[in-house]
Amino acid sequence: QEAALQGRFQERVDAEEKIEPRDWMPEGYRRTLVRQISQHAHSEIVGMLPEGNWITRAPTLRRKVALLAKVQDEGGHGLYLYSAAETLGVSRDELVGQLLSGKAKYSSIFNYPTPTWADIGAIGWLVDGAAIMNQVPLCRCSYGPYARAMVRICREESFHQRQGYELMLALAQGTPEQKRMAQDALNRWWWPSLMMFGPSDDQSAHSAQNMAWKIKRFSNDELRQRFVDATVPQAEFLGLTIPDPELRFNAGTGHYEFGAIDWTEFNEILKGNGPCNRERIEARRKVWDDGAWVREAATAHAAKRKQRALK
Ligand code: FAQ
Repeated sequence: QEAALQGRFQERVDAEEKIEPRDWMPEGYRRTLVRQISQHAHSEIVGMLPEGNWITRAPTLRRKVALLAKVQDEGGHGLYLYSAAETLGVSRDELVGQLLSGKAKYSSIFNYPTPTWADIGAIGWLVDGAAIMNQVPLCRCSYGPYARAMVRICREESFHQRQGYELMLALAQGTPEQKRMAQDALNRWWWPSLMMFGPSDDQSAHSAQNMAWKIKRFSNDELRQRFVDATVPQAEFLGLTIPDPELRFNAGTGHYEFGAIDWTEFNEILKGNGPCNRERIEARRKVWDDGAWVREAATAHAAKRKQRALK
């Protein structure tokens, strides 16, 4: 009977029907989605920290307002995504517990520091740029609640990307010192942005199954290539140099070829040994502990309202 259910499920996926929370689904599909959606949510929440670092030091009021709005959007994305994960029968407390204990991952990119204002431009341009490349196809993911959450998230990410690019443009057209700062940020964020797409296809444990289930629509390497192809001309327009001596356009394929990624650095970050891993988790643990009274008060308030409604 299990085999028949599996077969019917795959037929629905192949026919591009959306799978909804109450529908039958293989346990592996549910587990994969909980893993991916929760890791995505954790990335948004931890991803607020590197940029949050600059809210109080933004150079103008206009820049501060834009950055504040962007970081707030990221918090919102985290919340939609936790809600999407909760539809799969897992509680938010459990998910947060997995983040704080180190059991659940979050994107490698948020373990790098943001020492200069140009990092805010580089994050918007490159990190949000990479995020959009990876996430637009997720709007067509087979799981309905995740696919629907991604539509709004992608629209907001696209605004974030423009905000970052415009910031980089201002620096690149500014004083020689500002231009140097922009180049330095590009030098530090380029390779980590390429790593965001995950291990190369031959090393990607989940890709084949995730593609069959139509959670993923394109492989890690395909999306990475699209990102490079879209971003190199943007760097040229800024007058900045991508820190890769092997980068060249192949007129035959119509794609940019690029140098080898340092997977040792990526793997070390995944093991918790990146420049900011400890600091990020400590920050999240502190806000979770400091916020305990808010959760308790909200729960008590909800219980009171429920009682009142019953009377
Ligand atoms: N960092 O077999 P695969 C954002 C893990 S954007 C850490 O290829 P899969 C917006 C992977 O989880 C960032 N870990 O796995 C923003 C797996 O480990 P596991 C978040 C990584 O799932 C912008 C193992 O390696 N975006 O937040 C990374 O098929 C600016 C094997 O990998 C998403 O999460 C990595 N970079 O493909 C916010 C998008 N790459 O779980 C603030 C949704 C791989 O077995 C500021 N996720 N791993 O222990 C996905 O599309 C997929 O999960 C991939 C990985 C593509 C990330």
